[in-house]
Amino acid sequence: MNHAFCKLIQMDELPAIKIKHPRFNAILLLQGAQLIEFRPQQNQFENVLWLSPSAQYKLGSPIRGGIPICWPWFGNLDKNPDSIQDQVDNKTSASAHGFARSMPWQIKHIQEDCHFVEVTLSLSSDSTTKELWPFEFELEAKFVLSNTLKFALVTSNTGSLPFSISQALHTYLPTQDIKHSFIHSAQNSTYIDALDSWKEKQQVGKVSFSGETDRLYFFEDKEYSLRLETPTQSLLINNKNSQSAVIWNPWVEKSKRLSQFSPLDFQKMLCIETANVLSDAKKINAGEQIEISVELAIHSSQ
Ligand code: TA6
Repeated sequence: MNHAFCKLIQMDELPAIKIKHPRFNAILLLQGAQLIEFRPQQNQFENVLWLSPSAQYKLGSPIRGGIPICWPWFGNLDKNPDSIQDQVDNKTSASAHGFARSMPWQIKHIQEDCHFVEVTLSLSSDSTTKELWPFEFELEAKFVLSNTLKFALVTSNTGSLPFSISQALHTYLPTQDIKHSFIHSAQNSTYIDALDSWKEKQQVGKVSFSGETDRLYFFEDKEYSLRLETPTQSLLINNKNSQSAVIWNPWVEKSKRLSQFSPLDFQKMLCIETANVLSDAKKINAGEQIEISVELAIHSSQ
């Protein structure tokens, strides 16, 4: 790899692109096009993303942290609309959050200059993916890294049949203390509570955390921003072509059932996931493409 700021490294079983740029450092795994570290100078080169201290880098196994890509379905298949469930022949072996995050992606394009680095990885349908999901597609994960992190996932339907997807950019974020962390700008939104029989509820005020939290929020606009306030930082999460977001913290009991996760990790992380889920799932006709994107920008840090 002959680039000024990017080099190919190996993390246990997984190849990755390590980027050392004057404005930031980053690590992007080729498996799942999973960004696991983004360390901007503005954040004293600390990771803006949460990455499990017990992360394992094994072929075919998702890594706990960074921004896993949930595609071509979010969550458990049986919690998706029928239009998505009916596309999968072997439902019982369908992995949670789809298969894109466990597959080897290819480097499609790298562009770098003194202001930013742009990396595009791609995943195209083949005999392996068609066993899991019988459609022709090309996925592109486009990262534009500078003082901010911009990440767009583009789905192209390269076949002759329409297909439907649900998806999420499953962003893990750090906090000094989950009990003093709040998410603003979701007030008055409707959400589905996955921990209370998937009942529909209304968000009153800012989102706070005092127990396991697993909620699917819905917004009127296709562009919306959320602000995460932690004891040491304020982070803007700007979303496009998404009218839903998943907010998750496993708390004590679920933490015991999670891989690559220690019992007290829940105190130092949360997920804010830019999504197209449930009523915001997407149908893509032959020859068409859709894009979902997120930008993370530090608003202020103490
Ligand atoms: O996004 C929230 C969620 O669906 C939780 O229910 C939990 O399962 C989490 O994703 C992590 O899923 P994973 O398969 O990565 O362990």
